[in-house]
Amino acid sequence: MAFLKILNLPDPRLRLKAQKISQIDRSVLRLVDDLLETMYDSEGCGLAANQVGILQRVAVVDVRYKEPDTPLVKMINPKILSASEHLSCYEEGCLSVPGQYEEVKRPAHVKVQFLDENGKENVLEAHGLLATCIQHEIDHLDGRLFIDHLSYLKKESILRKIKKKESVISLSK
Ligand code: QAP
Ligand code: CO
Repeated sequence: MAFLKILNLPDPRLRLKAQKISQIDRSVLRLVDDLLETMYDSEGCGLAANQVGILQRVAVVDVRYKEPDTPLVKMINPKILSASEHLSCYEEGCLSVPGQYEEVKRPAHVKVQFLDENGKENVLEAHGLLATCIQHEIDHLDGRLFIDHLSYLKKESILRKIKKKESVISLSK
Protein backbone atom coordinates (compact mmCIF):
# COMPACT_ATOMS: atom_id res chain seq x y z
CA MET A 1 0.00 0.00 0.00
CA ALA A 2 1.08 3.58 -0.50
CA PHE A 3 0.16 7.01 0.71
CA LEU A 4 -0.82 9.19 -2.23
CA LYS A 5 -0.59 12.96 -2.43
CA ILE A 6 -4.01 14.60 -2.18
CA LEU A 7 -4.74 17.42 -4.62
CA ASN A 8 -6.19 20.62 -3.22
CA LEU A 9 -8.46 23.18 -4.77
CA PRO A 10 -7.89 24.98 -7.19
CA ASP A 11 -6.19 22.02 -8.91
CA PRO A 12 -8.04 21.69 -12.26
CA ARG A 13 -7.91 17.88 -12.09
CA LEU A 14 -10.56 18.04 -9.34
CA ARG A 15 -12.92 19.43 -11.98
CA LEU A 16 -12.56 16.58 -14.50
CA LYS A 17 -14.87 13.61 -14.94
CA ALA A 18 -13.37 10.23 -14.09
CA GLN A 19 -13.60 7.37 -16.61
CA LYS A 20 -15.40 4.09 -16.06
CA ILE A 21 -13.27 1.07 -15.13
CA SER A 22 -13.53 -1.50 -17.93
CA GLN A 23 -11.66 -4.28 -16.19
CA ILE A 24 -10.82 -4.89 -12.53
CA ASP A 25 -7.15 -5.79 -12.72
CA ARG A 26 -4.35 -5.59 -10.16
CA SER A 27 -3.84 -1.87 -10.72
CA VAL A 28 -7.47 -1.18 -9.77
CA LEU A 29 -7.20 -3.33 -6.62
CA ARG A 30 -4.05 -1.47 -5.72
CA LEU A 31 -5.78 1.88 -6.25
CA VAL A 32 -8.56 0.81 -3.85
CA ASP A 33 -5.98 -0.11 -1.18
CA ASP A 34 -3.98 3.09 -1.71
CA LEU A 35 -7.13 5.22 -1.45
CA LEU A 36 -8.00 3.50 1.84
CA GLU A 37 -4.53 4.00 3.28
CA THR A 38 -4.44 7.63 2.17
CA MET A 39 -7.92 8.28 3.63
CA TYR A 40 -7.08 6.72 7.02
CA ASP A 41 -3.71 8.48 7.25
CA SER A 42 -5.46 11.79 6.54
CA GLU A 43 -8.27 11.06 9.02
CA GLY A 44 -10.94 11.31 6.35
CA CYS A 45 -14.16 9.34 5.96
CA GLY A 46 -14.23 9.30 2.17
CA LEU A 47 -11.85 9.63 -0.76
CA ALA A 48 -12.26 9.49 -4.54
CA ALA A 49 -9.56 8.71 -7.12
CA ASN A 50 -9.82 12.22 -8.66
CA GLN A 51 -8.48 13.60 -5.39
CA VAL A 52 -5.17 11.81 -5.92
CA GLY A 53 -5.05 12.75 -9.61
CA ILE A 54 -6.30 9.41 -10.99
CA LEU A 55 -9.29 9.89 -13.27
CA GLN A 56 -10.92 6.49 -12.73
CA ARG A 57 -14.31 5.80 -11.16
CA VAL A 58 -13.16 4.42 -7.83
CA ALA A 59 -13.99 5.76 -4.35
CA VAL A 60 -13.97 4.59 -0.74
CA VAL A 61 -16.18 5.56 2.22
CA ASP A 62 -15.84 4.62 5.89
CA VAL A 63 -18.12 6.39 8.38
CA ARG A 64 -17.95 3.64 11.03
CA TYR A 65 -16.40 6.08 13.54
CA LYS A 66 -19.79 7.88 13.53
CA GLU A 67 -22.20 5.12 12.44
CA PRO A 68 -20.73 1.81 13.71
CA ASP A 69 -23.29 -0.44 11.99
CA THR A 70 -22.46 0.75 8.48
CA PRO A 71 -20.20 -1.11 6.05
CA LEU A 72 -16.83 0.03 4.74
CA VAL A 73 -17.72 0.82 1.13
CA LYS A 74 -15.26 0.34 -1.75
CA MET A 75 -16.99 1.43 -4.94
CA ILE A 76 -15.99 0.81 -8.54
CA ASN A 77 -18.18 2.52 -11.19
CA PRO A 78 -20.75 3.67 -8.61
CA LYS A 79 -24.13 4.95 -9.79
CA ILE A 80 -27.06 6.42 -7.87
CA LEU A 81 -30.13 4.39 -8.84
CA SER A 82 -32.59 6.48 -6.84
CA ALA A 83 -32.56 9.31 -4.32
CA SER A 84 -35.22 10.35 -1.82
CA GLU A 85 -37.06 13.64 -2.17
CA HIS A 86 -36.53 14.12 1.53
CA LEU A 87 -33.28 15.97 2.21
CA SER A 88 -30.92 15.89 5.15
CA CYS A 89 -28.26 18.34 6.20
CA TYR A 90 -24.72 17.56 7.34
CA GLU A 91 -21.67 19.69 7.90
CA GLU A 92 -19.30 18.55 5.15
CA GLY A 93 -15.60 18.97 4.68
CA CYS A 94 -13.23 17.64 2.06
CA LEU A 95 -9.59 16.57 2.11
CA SER A 96 -9.16 18.62 -1.09
CA VAL A 97 -10.61 21.75 0.57
CA PRO A 98 -8.73 21.59 3.90
CA GLY A 99 -9.97 23.56 6.86
CA GLN A 100 -13.31 24.52 5.26
CA TYR A 101 -16.63 23.11 6.45
CA GLU A 102 -20.22 24.00 5.56
CA GLU A 103 -23.66 22.48 5.91
CA VAL A 104 -24.88 20.82 2.71
CA LYS A 105 -28.41 19.56 1.96
CA ARG A 106 -28.64 16.33 -0.02
CA PRO A 107 -31.15 13.48 -0.50
CA ALA A 108 -31.45 11.68 2.86
CA HIS A 109 -31.70 8.20 1.29
CA VAL A 110 -29.97 6.86 -1.79
CA LYS A 111 -29.86 3.52 -3.52
CA VAL A 112 -26.40 3.10 -5.03
CA GLN A 113 -25.08 0.43 -7.39
CA PHE A 114 -21.39 -0.38 -7.76
CA LEU A 115 -18.92 -3.17 -8.44
CA ASP A 116 -16.91 -4.47 -5.52
CA GLU A 117 -13.29 -5.64 -5.70
CA ASN A 118 -14.42 -9.06 -6.97
CA GLY A 119 -16.35 -7.51 -9.84
CA LYS A 120 -19.61 -8.42 -8.15
CA GLU A 121 -22.49 -5.98 -8.58
CA ASN A 122 -23.74 -4.55 -5.28
CA VAL A 123 -26.83 -2.48 -4.52
CA LEU A 124 -26.66 -0.59 -1.23
CA GLU A 125 -29.43 1.43 0.41
CA ALA A 126 -27.83 4.14 2.48
CA HIS A 127 -29.11 6.83 4.80
CA GLY A 128 -27.61 9.18 7.36
CA LEU A 129 -23.97 10.22 7.10
CA LEU A 130 -23.22 7.19 4.90
CA ALA A 131 -25.66 8.44 2.23
CA THR A 132 -24.20 11.94 2.36
CA CYS A 133 -20.63 10.71 2.13
CA ILE A 134 -21.39 8.36 -0.80
CA GLN A 135 -22.98 11.25 -2.72
CA HIS A 136 -20.03 13.51 -1.90
CA GLU A 137 -17.59 10.93 -3.31
CA ILE A 138 -19.63 10.23 -6.46
CA ASP A 139 -19.72 14.00 -7.01
CA HIS A 140 -15.89 13.97 -7.05
CA LEU A 141 -15.95 11.37 -9.84
CA ASP A 142 -18.02 13.83 -11.88
CA GLY A 143 -15.73 16.79 -11.10
CA ARG A 144 -18.13 18.28 -8.52
CA LEU A 145 -17.20 19.52 -5.03
CA PHE A 146 -19.32 20.13 -1.95
CA ILE A 147 -18.86 23.89 -2.35
CA ASP A 148 -20.86 23.65 -5.61
CA HIS A 149 -23.93 22.90 -3.45
CA LEU A 150 -23.56 26.11 -1.42
CA SER A 151 -25.03 29.53 -2.06
CA TYR A 152 -22.99 31.82 -4.32
CA LEU A 153 -21.88 33.90 -1.35
CA LYS A 154 -20.73 30.95 0.79
CA LYS A 155 -18.88 29.40 -2.14
CA GLU A 156 -17.15 32.69 -3.04
CA SER A 157 -16.17 33.19 0.59
CA ILE A 158 -14.47 29.77 0.70
CA LEU A 159 -12.73 30.34 -2.67
CA ARG A 160 -11.50 33.72 -1.42
CA LYS A 161 -10.04 32.16 1.74
CA ILE A 162 -8.26 29.52 -0.37
CA LYS A 163 -6.80 32.21 -2.66
CA LYS A 164 -5.62 34.17 0.37
CA LYS A 165 -3.93 31.09 1.85
CA GLU A 166 -2.24 30.39 -1.51
CA SER A 167 -0.82 33.89 -1.72
CA VAL A 168 0.54 33.66 1.84
CA ILE A 169 2.21 30.36 0.95
CA SER A 170 3.76 31.78 -2.23
CA LEU A 171 5.16 34.74 -0.27
CA SER A 172 6.84 32.41 2.22
CA LYS A 173 8.54 30.40 -0.54
C1 QAP B 1 -16.53 13.73 2.80
O1 QAP B 1 -14.42 14.25 3.67
C2 QAP B 1 -17.50 14.13 3.87
O2 QAP B 1 -10.63 19.91 6.06
C3 QAP B 1 -15.23 13.18 3.26
O3 QAP B 1 -8.50 19.46 7.61
C4 QAP B 1 -17.07 14.72 5.06
O4 QAP B 1 -13.17 12.94 4.94
C5 QAP B 1 -18.82 13.94 3.68
C6 QAP B 1 -10.87 16.28 6.38
C7 QAP B 1 -18.01 15.07 6.05
C8 QAP B 1 -19.74 14.28 4.65
C9 QAP B 1 -19.33 14.84 5.84
C10 QAP B 1 -11.15 17.58 6.00
C11 QAP B 1 -9.76 16.06 7.19
C12 QAP B 1 -11.67 15.14 5.94
C13 QAP B 1 -10.35 18.64 6.42
C14 QAP B 1 -13.41 14.06 4.57
C15 QAP B 1 -9.24 18.39 7.24
C16 QAP B 1 -8.95 17.10 7.61
C17 QAP B 1 -12.66 15.23 5.03
CO1 CO C 1 -14.22 15.43 -0.83
